[in-house]
Amino acid sequence: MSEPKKITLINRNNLKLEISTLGATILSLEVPSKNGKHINVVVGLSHPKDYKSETYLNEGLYLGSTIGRCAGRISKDKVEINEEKYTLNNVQGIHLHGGKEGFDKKIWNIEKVDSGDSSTATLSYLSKHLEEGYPGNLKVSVIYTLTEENALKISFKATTDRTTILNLTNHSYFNLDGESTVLDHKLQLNSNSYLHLDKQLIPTGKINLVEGTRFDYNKKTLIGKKDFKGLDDIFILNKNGPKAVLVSEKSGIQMKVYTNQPAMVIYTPNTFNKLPFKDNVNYSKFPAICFEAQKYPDAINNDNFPSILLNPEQTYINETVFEFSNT
Ligand code: FUC
Repeated sequence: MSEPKKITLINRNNLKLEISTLGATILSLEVPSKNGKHINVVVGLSHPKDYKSETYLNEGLYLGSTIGRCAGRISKDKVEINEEKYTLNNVQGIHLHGGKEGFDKKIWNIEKVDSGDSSTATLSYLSKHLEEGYPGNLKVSVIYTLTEENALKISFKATTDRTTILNLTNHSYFNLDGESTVLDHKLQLNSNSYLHLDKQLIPTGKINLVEGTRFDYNKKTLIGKKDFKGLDDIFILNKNGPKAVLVSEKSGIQMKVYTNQPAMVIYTPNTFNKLPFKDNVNYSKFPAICFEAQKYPDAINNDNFPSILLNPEQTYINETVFEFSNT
């Protein structure tokens, strides 16, 4: 495998993004804070090559990476697409985050980098027919854009030559202080319902209302509220407005998340094991939070979930915006 390359984008307000060609991964995202300091708001490792180390890969964190072809868990080892059965790469019947060597482990091609006013980078990858068991040659690209409004826009596009299934996302872990914990951050989710999960975190098909449960984040809520157990859950997003808001009073940074995707996995890992984190920062309990905008996981096995099929005549478009401001 060729060595990963790093791309850097900066906008006029000094919002700075670093991406690696390995997994089209976000390595860092520096945001100007109210006291003039720049804070790296995503968890990343010191060097692009650190993402290939066994110690890191054993953790299964997918820090900042592109997840595909299908994010999340698929519950059966075989899926039926257009009346044909395909065996997806799986561990004890569960396919996770695109399989053994998902898009996070592939070297992406650099198509275009424009560090002028638009600050854009386009990366592409060709996923061959039956890679990880999925049908169809899939051409996929991701466009990272830093806008003048201090937003990072991530756009995925894909086409296939045979009907396949697709559910892409970016797996960045956010901490608006750039260190320590997100327990003192506030979170708001524009969601009235969530997917019920079994013990293996597979959706059962049941859709539950958040009202009156620990999943109700419609009002801005302290993440470290009493009895917070951590989240690894799938929220169904309401149609209008920002889908999620995250605020740190400490740094004064606020992030709003917009997306055209119908669901969002919110994931707050308990702790991180020792890894070579960028700038040697230290993280404590509940170090970060992921906002994985996507379609409903395991949709291929649940008829009541919106379809994740992609047909040859269609173009898949998935757009998510992370917008930053100071409070
Ligand atoms: C999220 C979670 C998973 C997994 C992974 C690293 O997508 O849903 O449980 O731990 O990230």
